[in-house]
Amino acid sequence: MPCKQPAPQGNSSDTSHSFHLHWDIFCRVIDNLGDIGVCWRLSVQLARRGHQVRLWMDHRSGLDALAPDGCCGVTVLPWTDPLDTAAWGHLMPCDVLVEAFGCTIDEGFLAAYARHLSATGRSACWINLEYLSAEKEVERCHKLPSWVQTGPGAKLSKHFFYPGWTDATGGLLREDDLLYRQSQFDRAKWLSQWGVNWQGKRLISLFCYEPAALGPWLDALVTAKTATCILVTNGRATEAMHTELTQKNRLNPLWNEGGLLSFCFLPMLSQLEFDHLLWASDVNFVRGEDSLVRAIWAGRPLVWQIYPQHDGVHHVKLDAWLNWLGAPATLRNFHHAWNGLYTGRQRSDSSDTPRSQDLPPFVPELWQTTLTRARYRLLQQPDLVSSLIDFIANTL
Ligand code: TRH
Repeated sequence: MPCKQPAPQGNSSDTSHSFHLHWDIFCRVIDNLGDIGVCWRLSVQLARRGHQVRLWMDHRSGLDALAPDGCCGVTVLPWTDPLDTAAWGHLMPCDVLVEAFGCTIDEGFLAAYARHLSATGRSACWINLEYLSAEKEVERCHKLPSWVQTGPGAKLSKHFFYPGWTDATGGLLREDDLLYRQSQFDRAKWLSQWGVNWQGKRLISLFCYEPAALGPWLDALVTAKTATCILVTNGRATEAMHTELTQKNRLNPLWNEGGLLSFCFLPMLSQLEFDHLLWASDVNFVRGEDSLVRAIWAGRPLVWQIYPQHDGVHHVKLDAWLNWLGAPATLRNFHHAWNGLYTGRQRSDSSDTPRSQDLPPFVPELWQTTLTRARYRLLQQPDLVSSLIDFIANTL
């Protein structure tokens, strides 16, 4: 990957720690873009603070789209199973080992790490970076050590590190220059670069899986009569929207008479441009974890589709987040509907597909204050990379 973006130096908020470390970050791609998205942002932010990062990935195709320019200070290496020791065996393990989202680090690599520690007399600095959640136990588990019982890492300790929404967690990924870049952002210019002929219409970005409420929401937008352009992101959101539009046009070609709703289907954007999309929009529909955080930083009303899990635990996680947010009833109800939960509301029929009259009101103008307050609160807290570096400084 070429390295066109120099890593800026000396603009770091972790001024209390002038030391620069070498990091090995391991990332296994489950599906979608979230694992890569978080690991890449983490790597870039470490590099921008003067650290050297090796990012080991089992699949890197998604990364080429998210980060076509790479980043100086971050080397992306292939994580084959087992690790190709002929090619990489000569590399010394780094100061800090990060397993992202509980992925299991290669045994050969761990053996080398254990040897390195015993040769240098240093203590292990092995971090299990967890998923983002607003659930209460996150605060309790954050920074807890775990003694490895078996395998080449036996007797070493690793620490759980939880991103999160409160001071008692590791915080959220946030660049040092975020606010400055936002203040310089030219919305109209950015939109015209992406072929959006914007004349003041309401803009809504859409990044989602396949919400059953998508069709009813489109109907509700038409009924509400506010001219709106939906900026549909590439991939699953585009497919879901195409399916919905095809069906609507077939059943009732006049459903969007007069073109009150317009649609702009975007190509795959780099992470930088994805953030710009959220800054350019009046309302952001996001999904998973990383885009939720980015939508918070964008500071506009947002609707979150949580990553669905088979056992339904995502509903609990969704409510934990809504509680943290202090979501008003309208925002809470709309989230429940968008995530397939119709608690507390009567469905007007017994079919699986919700109808527009079942959908709680979509009133983003009433949600702005809540989001502004949440963003302000979070800006007062240390960001994830600063918390991590602080923790390492006290552990090493
Ligand atoms: O892709 P996701 O649904 O990721 C999910 C969740 O993170 C989930 O927790 C995880 O377990 C699962 O994957 C495997 O949503 P998320 O987390 O918002 O990640 C999307 C990333 O893709 C984010 O970094 C933004 C980026 N992106 C772009 O850079 N350009 C684009 O055009 C689009 C659509 C996304």
